[in-house]
Amino acid sequence: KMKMCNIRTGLDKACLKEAIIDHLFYKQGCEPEGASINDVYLAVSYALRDRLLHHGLKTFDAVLEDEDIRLVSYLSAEFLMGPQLGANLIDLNIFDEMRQAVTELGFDFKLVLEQEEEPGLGNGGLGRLASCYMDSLASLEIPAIGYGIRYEFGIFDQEIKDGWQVEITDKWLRYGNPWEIARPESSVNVYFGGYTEQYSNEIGKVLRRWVPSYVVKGIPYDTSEMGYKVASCNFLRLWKSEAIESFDFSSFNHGDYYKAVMDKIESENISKILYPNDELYVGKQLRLKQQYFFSSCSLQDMMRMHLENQGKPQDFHKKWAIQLNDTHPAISVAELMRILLDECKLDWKTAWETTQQTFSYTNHTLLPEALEKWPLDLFKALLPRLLEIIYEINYRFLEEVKRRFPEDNNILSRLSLIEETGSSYVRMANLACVGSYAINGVASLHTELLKKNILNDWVSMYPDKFYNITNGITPRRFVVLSNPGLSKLITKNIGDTWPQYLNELKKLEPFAYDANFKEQFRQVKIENKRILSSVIKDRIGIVVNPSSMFDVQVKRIHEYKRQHLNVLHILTLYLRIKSNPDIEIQPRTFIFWGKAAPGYFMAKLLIKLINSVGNLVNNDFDVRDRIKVVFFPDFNVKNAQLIYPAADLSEQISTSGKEASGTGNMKFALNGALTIGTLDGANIEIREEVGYENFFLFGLTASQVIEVKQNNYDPRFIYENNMELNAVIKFINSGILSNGDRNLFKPITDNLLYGDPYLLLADYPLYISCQDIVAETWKDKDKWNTMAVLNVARMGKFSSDRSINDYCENIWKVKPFKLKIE
Ligand code: DL6
Repeated sequence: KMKMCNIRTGLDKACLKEAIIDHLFYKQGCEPEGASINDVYLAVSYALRDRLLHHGLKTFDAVLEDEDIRLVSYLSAEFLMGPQLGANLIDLNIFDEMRQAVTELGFDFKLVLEQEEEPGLGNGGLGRLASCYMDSLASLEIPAIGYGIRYEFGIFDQEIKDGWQVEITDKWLRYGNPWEIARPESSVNVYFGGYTEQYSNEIGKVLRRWVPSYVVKGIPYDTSEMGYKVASCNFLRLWKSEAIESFDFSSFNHGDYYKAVMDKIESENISKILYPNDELYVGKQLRLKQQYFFSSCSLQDMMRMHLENQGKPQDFHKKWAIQLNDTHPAISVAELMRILLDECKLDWKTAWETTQQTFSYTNHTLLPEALEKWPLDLFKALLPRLLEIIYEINYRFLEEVKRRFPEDNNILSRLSLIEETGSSYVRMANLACVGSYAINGVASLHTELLKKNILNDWVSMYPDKFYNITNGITPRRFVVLSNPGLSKLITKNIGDTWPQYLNELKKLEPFAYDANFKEQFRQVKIENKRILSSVIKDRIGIVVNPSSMFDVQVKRIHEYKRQHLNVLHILTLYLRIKSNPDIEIQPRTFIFWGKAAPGYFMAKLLIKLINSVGNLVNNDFDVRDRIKVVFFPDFNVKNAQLIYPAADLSEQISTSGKEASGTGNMKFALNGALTIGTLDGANIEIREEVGYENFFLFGLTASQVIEVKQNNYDPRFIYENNMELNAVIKFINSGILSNGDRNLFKPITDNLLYGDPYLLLADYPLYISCQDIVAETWKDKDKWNTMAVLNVARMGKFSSDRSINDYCENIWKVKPFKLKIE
């Protein structure tokens, strides 16, 4: 008897084939014979989306109606999702079925996967963390919605021309996005500008209201967020801005066609582009608009759902636990107050209690210059009603502070939501702190330093609000999908439940001493390195040796992350070779990958330096291919998935006390790379887990960094007394790297010699000796592999499932909802 095939939900190969053919015909308007690779990618994705929708709609019908369920709402200006197709196939557990279906239809499955243009809606760690958390929320069956902005242009694409970074617009939507569904019927209006006024309601009560000067429409686009091997499915709702009407007819009728069109363009600009980070947060009117736009859209959306399901406004916090991912959505605190006061007509006390029980806030940075603050005038012009509410929150809060610390005027000005230092600003971190019931850092050291430094006064005020939740990464995307060789090897030996329960990797420990296993582990790594080598050859024409050590630093380019310390090491090796060409050097391929913020001069110059060093070293006869330097353009999630599985050594060398956590460090170690790193961010916890003997530690600690700086740190003294360092710095300025131009890299060397804010020179001798130990260890491949296997076996703590479980238990107080689908 023939089995019936459900073309929308069936998961076996035959159903998938039918579904693809159907979508090719009815969505793409072609037969398989005439289909382009993009047609096939879209048809396969639509077929998969059908299956996800089936899960998603059932989940939300159930959870919204059940009044006992508290949903998580993850508010984030960035979600760095990465390609969706592969990850969704892994989650639905039909990767092999789909590969066969596509192959039997005559298409190359690998090309189909590669066809996807990823949504680069984030800058780096913070946005990628948000996406790992969405994956874990779904996999742990915690009902949740991620809310953000549907940027038309995500993070710029990077090209390298003559060694310099060139930014190219990221047109990720140009061939269509099959994963999203627009829901214009759920649009909301967002106010801007104008003024506020007093009025009396029907019973004579005096109230305030906002009379805006313009209104923008937010349209939600939903993307399903499937969990791994579970029935329930969450979603990500991203807002696009549009003009309230296609044309402003009043202007049009008066003949002001230009103004009508300009208004439309201005409204649509709000969700046009993702701001590249690492620039100072002042004066960017459009960025403030973006933040308010998505915060307001999201809160209005949640309130609508809550009220539609007979919830009371004052019980909003019982239905929604809202996580503020950094301060980008912190304006939500004032916006929820506005909604509760002005629209739901609650009194101040009730509204404030509700608000304070709704929000929790994650801080992601220790760099004071990255703390957001908005010029008061700008804020007032754009959001007058919100400013009024912030003043009132501040007034009441400072009264409380005065009662607690009657003698201390300074604490008052430090805790105030308004900064008055010549110019006046609204401090977003302070707004987030006062409006949230929980505040967390993202690694133990980070939380400790937050409490000791930038948020110290808040600890005095609210000691019980503070938590640490160390970041995590999803093993589904970063091992199962991107490192199939390692996944299969692990599963063969310890079973297939480790992607859900990552602590089970502990069972691999005994294999660290098993010659047979280690040989297979080595084979997997070398195969991954071969794949990466061929991509490097194809894309940038550099031939690298897969059996050399792949020494990798991939992350945003930033002085505190110290890519230049890595360069100092490369040049040290180079000069050792030049003075003794027969010196024994373990072959190494140095790989850099990362974007610099377009306005960050030093970071861009660092890219030029890396490329110049590469040019020299890769073509020097004396080097004889023992060292190679590769700068791979355009770091994104797709490329990242290639690199973590292929690394031998992971460079985590930031100045201690500067990196909040890092998550790349986790992705490398989980894929069997050893780390060379400082005691910074999550490195500390990684080292504790994998064992001190399996981690190459160097450098000053965070407290030593402060001490050194306080004791008249003199980088020139180190420069003058360390011969190798001295030679390297002189070499950089010799002109050899820069066609005779001795000044090109002077901003970098001057910065090191006269100030050295990130203490590269202080850490240089320690880094070099540690790198020498790395090279010695590499010689003993057996030992290296034992250490690498132990790294994998002991990384269970860093699953984002553990982080999300911590949030659920300690902060959100939410439980899983187990959906059953026949
Ligand atoms: O928490 C995610 C990620 C950390 O791993 C990085 O250490 C940290 O630098 C990054 N922070 C930011 C700050 N942006 N802002 N605001 O991206 O967060």
